[in-house]
Amino acid sequence: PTLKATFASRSETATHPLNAYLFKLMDLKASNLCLSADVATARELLYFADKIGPVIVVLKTHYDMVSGWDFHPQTGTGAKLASLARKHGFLIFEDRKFGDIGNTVELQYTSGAARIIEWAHITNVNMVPGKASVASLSHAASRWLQRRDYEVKTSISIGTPAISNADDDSERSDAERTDGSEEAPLPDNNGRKGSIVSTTTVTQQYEAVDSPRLIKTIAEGDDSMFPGIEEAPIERGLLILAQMSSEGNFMNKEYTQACVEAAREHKDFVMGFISQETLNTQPDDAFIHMTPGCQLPPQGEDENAAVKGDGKGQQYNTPQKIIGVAGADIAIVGRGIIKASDPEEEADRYRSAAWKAYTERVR
Ligand code: S5P
Repeated sequence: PTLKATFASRSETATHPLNAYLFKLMDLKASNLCLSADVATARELLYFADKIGPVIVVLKTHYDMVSGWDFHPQTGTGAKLASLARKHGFLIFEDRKFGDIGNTVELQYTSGAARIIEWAHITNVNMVPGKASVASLSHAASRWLQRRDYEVKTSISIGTPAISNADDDSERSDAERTDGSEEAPLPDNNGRKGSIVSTTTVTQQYEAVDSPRLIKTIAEGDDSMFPGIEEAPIERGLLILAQMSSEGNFMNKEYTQACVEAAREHKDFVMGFISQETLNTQPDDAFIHMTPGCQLPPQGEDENAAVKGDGKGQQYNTPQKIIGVAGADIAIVGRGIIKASDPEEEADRYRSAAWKAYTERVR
């Protein structure tokens, strides 16, 4: 039912606030391209986010393959990505593929060093353990939102606990310093303020970090590149991994159908699917579909010629096949762009091919 509908009209009828935002963004930027930034270092990740940001609508990350990821909630890699997302107008999608019992995925989503929920607008789930994993992630997201609302209402101050510890240190006389180093000591039982009590306070204060306000602060002074692009809504979204691009995967029709049912049961949290085709079949299905396994033939060759796999199970289709024929909405491209000799130019070639497939589809 959505094959002929324009992204602009789907923005109006979307049930999920992030879909409403994303469809509008796609229309505004004339882009239905997602960059899969599969790189080994945080430096490269931020580089690509900044360089390719203007032509994409979603940046997909695998934070667990990135070395040098800075976990600091206010100045770390997640916060920097969030600031670039606001500057260029794209959403961050952590391709975490959660796949465990409900209680575990909730904790993996909201806590740990990475705190995915703080910086990723979108994440995804591998629903093999059952529908409960979707319900649990949804529950975790609404609890997180409630806590944020509460924090905003009661305006809990963020504070900079680690830095205030450094200040304490600078107030000490040189004689009190044990090693003369400039480094702020980690809180411990020996320091003046470094008691167990202050460690707990540090944790609680980090707990209260309010990412959107933080994003605003970091991005202040950045002129939005695309007039009309507003800040993304604070709501979080989930994509269900309903079909895969890899050879011999075990996601059969029945499994895919169960994913669709789970999505319909959690419309306020599930934005759509990672799939190989559109899965909108009912009149009121309003899901978005993002499709990986996408490459173009080399420049100069027939744009619709078949592309070989990567020899490690990955299979590729062209944007025309994915968007034009299979009816997906966003093409996800990794190595096709990242490994190109000129990634910026190549990204625009992909944007243009995927956009052409879309405009021809809705014509
Ligand atoms: O079915 C899938 C689902 C995903 S999320 N097939 C995939 O390839 N992916 C991801 O898309 C994969 O983890 C990788 O990050 C990206 C494809 O990368 P490329 O270099 O092959 O374009």
